[in-house]
Amino acid sequence: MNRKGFIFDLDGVIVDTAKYHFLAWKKLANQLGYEFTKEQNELFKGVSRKRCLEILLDIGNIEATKEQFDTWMVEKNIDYLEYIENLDESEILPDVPKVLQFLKENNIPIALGSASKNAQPILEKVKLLHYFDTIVDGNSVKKAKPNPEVFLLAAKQLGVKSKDCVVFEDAVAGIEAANSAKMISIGIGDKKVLHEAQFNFTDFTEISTDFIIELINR
Ligand code: B16
Ligand code: MG
Repeated sequence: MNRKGFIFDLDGVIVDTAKYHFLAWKKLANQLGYEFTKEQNELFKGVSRKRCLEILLDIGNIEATKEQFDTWMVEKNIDYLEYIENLDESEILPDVPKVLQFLKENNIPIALGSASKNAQPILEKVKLLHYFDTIVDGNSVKKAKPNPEVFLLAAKQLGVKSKDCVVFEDAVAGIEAANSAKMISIGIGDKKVLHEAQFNFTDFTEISTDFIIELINR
């Protein structure tokens, strides 16, 4: 049995920040004169900020200069940071602390593997930062998910082989990244959407301690 490492995505796995990303993108779309719906926001999950803006501008059929593009990226993030200013522990998704605590008690290394450039302040706000041995986020990688760079770097920083890492993800691009890194992929959310994951759960309330032990002992 090799030493295992557990890697968690942030948005949609630890905390539901997607609704705040939505509000900020919607504000920008409205400002540019068109609507942006919750359904369209689904396309943005797990996707880098830059790629999100490209998709948003495609939806509105807007051609932007490099300068406008960069300004809108900054504006969106300022609005997003305002929306999450008062984020606290009450927004942690069910049973996440229980799983993190169990892993910690068993000395299992834990990493964050997120596309967000705001990951560290978010973990601080919800008071979960102390569980993580390393944070790999949008600031540390060049290639966005589905490229496996974020998870491969997390494995390296944990000192664990890729094949011995377990990844929890809510986005299709994230499951694809975990699978191409040859890690154990666990989909959190809709099984139909995340059908490429090795295991599927709606949320952490469905994940038993026995299952975690089984993953550790694989
Ligand atoms: P930021 P994850 C992702 O988080 C979000 O799902 C995605 O909607 C967002 O665009 C991306 O982070 C970048 O976030 O603008 O804060 O850098 O699911 O990879 O934790
Ligand atoms: Mg996510």
